[in-house]
Amino acid sequence: MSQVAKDILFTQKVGDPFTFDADVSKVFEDMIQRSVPGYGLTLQMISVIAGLYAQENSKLYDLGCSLGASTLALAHGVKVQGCEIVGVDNSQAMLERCTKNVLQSPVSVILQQDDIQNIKLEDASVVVLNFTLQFIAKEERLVLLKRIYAGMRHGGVLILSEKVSFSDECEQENHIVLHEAFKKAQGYSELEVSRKRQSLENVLIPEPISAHHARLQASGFEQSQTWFQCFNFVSMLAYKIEK
Ligand code: GEK
Repeated sequence: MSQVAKDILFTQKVGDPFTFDADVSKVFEDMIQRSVPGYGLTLQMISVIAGLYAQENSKLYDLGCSLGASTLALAHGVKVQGCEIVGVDNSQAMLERCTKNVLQSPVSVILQQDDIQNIKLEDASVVVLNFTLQFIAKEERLVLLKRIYAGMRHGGVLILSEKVSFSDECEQENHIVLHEAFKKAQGYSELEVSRKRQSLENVLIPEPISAHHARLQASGFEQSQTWFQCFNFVSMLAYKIEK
């Protein structure tokens, strides 16, 4: 990837709802690393999981691929022949940068600028939603997950990473305090943290872990489990089991 530019967007910005525009795309690599505890670990484990579950001559989908970090994680994990990775994002600014980044991929990558709700998935052995479902309207999540399940091969997996909420008020508040302390330890000021929180309101919509597992089951996934949690950031694995 190109040299990492520091995210200082919220030292100046006020008021606007968060969008994945050109300004965000320039600093995104730094932003996500300093904002999402465990992000690096999710990338490492996406490689490990792809190594286990990518099937020969199948497709791997990275939905909301941003700059291609999770796409490259998939590519580096694949151990079988004939795979193709499809990266999808609806932000043109993100995909322009992603196009350059995936040139290093050891596995063939096709990038598609589209809403992940519009795309047709087929023959997928591994699907990644690494912190993307949280940006889809709640009432549209089930339809999307059903389409993902329908486009997957038996024996395939979905990796679903999300910022989550907690139904217990104290637990919710404790996790917010911990997450904001993490961000301050990463060099963000109190003002940057609160401006970003405001701009993500009604844009990033977290749900409880139990709601995610219930929806995965309702979408057809026979099994799901949480494999990672750090504060209010979680990653789950959902299985479309062998017939
Ligand atoms: C990573 N997975 O580095 N259709 C297509 N793309 C979308 C949509 C949509 N409806 N909504 C949001 N996006 C990446 C990180 S970031 C996570 C994913 C974050 C895209 C959006 O443009 C952005 O690039 C990405 O989803 C979410 O592992 O910013 O917290």
